[in-house]
Formats: sequence, structure tokens, C-alpha cells
Amino acid sequence: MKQLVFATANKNKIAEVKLKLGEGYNFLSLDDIGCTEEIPETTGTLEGNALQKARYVKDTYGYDCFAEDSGLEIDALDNRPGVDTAHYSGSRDATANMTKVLNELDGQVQRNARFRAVIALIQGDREELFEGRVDGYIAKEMAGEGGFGYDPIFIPEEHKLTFAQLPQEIKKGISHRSRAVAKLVTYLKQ
Ligand code: ITT
Repeated sequence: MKQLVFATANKNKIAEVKLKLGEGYNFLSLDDIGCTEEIPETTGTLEGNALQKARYVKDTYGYDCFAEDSGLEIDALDNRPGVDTAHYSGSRDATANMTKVLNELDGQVQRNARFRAVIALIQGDREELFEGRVDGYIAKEMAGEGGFGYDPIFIPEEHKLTFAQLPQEIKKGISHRSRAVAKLVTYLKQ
């Protein structure tokens, strides 16, 4: 069976991806390969950071792997928080991050936004990128208990509820990550 490492420390991402990858691959996490250090994400783009993380794991540990970088891009904020999504307020605290976004959009009518995910896959010396996105807008206030990160303030355009209010099965069906993963899985099954 082929081995593939998912280079993320985010357990929510692992749970979302694991089911989809299915059989045929022995799926390993960073914990499984003993990688506990913080992997650098310093390129300034989602594409660059995803590649940077995957190359780090390939170069340091030797495994074929994929890494994902995702972020929230808000039109009225010139696509911020973007690559800074995970620690926009200066910490990784989701409530602090969402509060910063809501304050910056205070009084703003144009609230269009998107989640974007980029997956970088390295197998041997081949590198591939896969992108997924979901369009929507930023709610006026936080709502809902499900999901993680910015889910309480993101309303996907095909629904009237936030990702945190929607059943997680619906979120998983339309999320940026699931769309990027679907492309990855199609590629891996070819
Ligand atoms: P790794 O780098 O270890 O993969 P991370 O949490 O640091 O995990 P990112 O650098 O990709 O992940 O940061 C993306 C951030 O974007 C994440 O921490 C969340 O705050 C937010 N985010 C990504 N996908 C999301 C989703 O489906 N729902 C809500 N917020 C999300």
C-alpha cells in the first residue's frame, strides 16, 4: 500500500480529509512520523506556503506527502486575512480573530468573501497543486457552535446560515478544503 503523509498539525483538517482519501493509501499524520516542530509558512501566498510545508516534510523526513494552506479572503479588506488567517489577531484564538474581522467590517455593506484552500502534493520528484474555493459573505455577528476557526462568521452563498450553524455534512460537501481534496483524490486515483 502507498504511504502518504498529510503535513498538517490541524486535527480538524485531518478529520475532514481522512474519510475522502479512502483505501489504497496508508494515510499518516505529522504526529505519526514524529514531526512535532512548527513548519515554516513564510512565502506570503497560500500556494507558496502549501509547497513550503510539503517540501519541508519531503526533505526532512523523506515521505511522499501533501500539505494544505487555507485562508479567508475578504474583498473589502483587500483579500485579508489571507495567509494570516490562522493568527490574524496576533494569536490563534478564533474568537479574537473573528472579532478583529467584524470590527474591521463595522458599517461595511460589501461583505463578500471566500475561503480558499491550496493543496501541494509531492510524490517522488513530482509536485502538483490543487485549489478549492467557496464563495460567500461575512455575517454581522458570530452564530453557531459547529466547525472551527472562522465558521461562525462565514455564510456560504448557497445558504443563509453560517458554516457553524449548518450541519457539518453540508459544510463538508461544499467547503474549499473538500473541493481541493476532491481534485487531489481524482488525481491520486488516475
Ligand atoms: P496547518 O498549517 O498545520 O495545516 P493551520 O490551522 O495553521 O494548520 P492554515 O495555516 O492553513 O492552518 O490556516 C488556516 C486558518 O484558516 C485556520 O487556522 C482557520 O482559522 C481558518 N480556516 C481554514 N479552513 C477553515 C474552515 O473550513 N472553517 C473555518 N476556518 C477555517
